[in-house]
Amino acid sequence: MAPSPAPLAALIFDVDGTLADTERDGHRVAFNQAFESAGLDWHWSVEQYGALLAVTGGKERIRHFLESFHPERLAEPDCDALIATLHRAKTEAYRALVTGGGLPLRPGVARLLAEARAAGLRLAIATTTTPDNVTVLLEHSKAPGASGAFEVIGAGDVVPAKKPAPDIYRWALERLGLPATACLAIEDSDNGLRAARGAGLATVITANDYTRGQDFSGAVAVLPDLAGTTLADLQRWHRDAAAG
Ligand code: XBP
Ligand code: MG
Repeated sequence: MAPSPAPLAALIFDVDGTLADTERDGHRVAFNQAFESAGLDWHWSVEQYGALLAVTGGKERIRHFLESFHPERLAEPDCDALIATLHRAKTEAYRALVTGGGLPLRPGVARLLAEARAAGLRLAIATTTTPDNVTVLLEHSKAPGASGAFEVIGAGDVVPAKKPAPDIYRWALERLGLPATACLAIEDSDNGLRAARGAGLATVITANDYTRGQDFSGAVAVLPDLAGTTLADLQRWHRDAAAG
């Protein structure tokens, strides 16, 4: 008789595009403000940014943009310093945007966080963005309890390789002290799905305007958002995945 699968013990959430729709009107606008403040005539349109999102990590995304559109800048001795300076300015601009207007959590997220905590599930984050960006987003999300909800926050440069590498999910699992089989990941993108699956996690996708239509093969569910999703749904998907 096969042992019954481990019950769902923790949810591991991605941030950008999953907890909140932060990319188009948050990160993208902050990048453009940083470029303008530096006197650069670079401007990432909604469409161009969607293509640039193929590369995770803001510093890595700027470098990818230079490789594609301004390769001559890469040869300059101060290129690394320029990228670092631009990303610091972008992060400050993002903080100002979020604290100024706040980016709301996506539909259903606040409710599910509360349901999960009431049921005794543990909550973690595995994201490519910086820890500060996570803190400021949660603090200004207008969702009661969101700020202190996450026991483990795996973010940004704490790991050498960003999504789609599995590093950040493995980092979160290690600090939770849980096996992947006891957890469920919630993501928005193909890069995030590959990262979570690479760490052995069953994964639910909540697509958005930038990620709809990507290859979500291997996800246990692909949803438009979490508005109609209950904790019981997440527990069922986790059970079904464990049963194989
Ligand atoms: C999304 C990312 C991040 C953000 C920008 O992270 O790839 O790089 O686009 O934030 P995730 P930074 O979906 O894993 O939450 O500029 O701080 O990287
Ligand atoms: Mg994401």
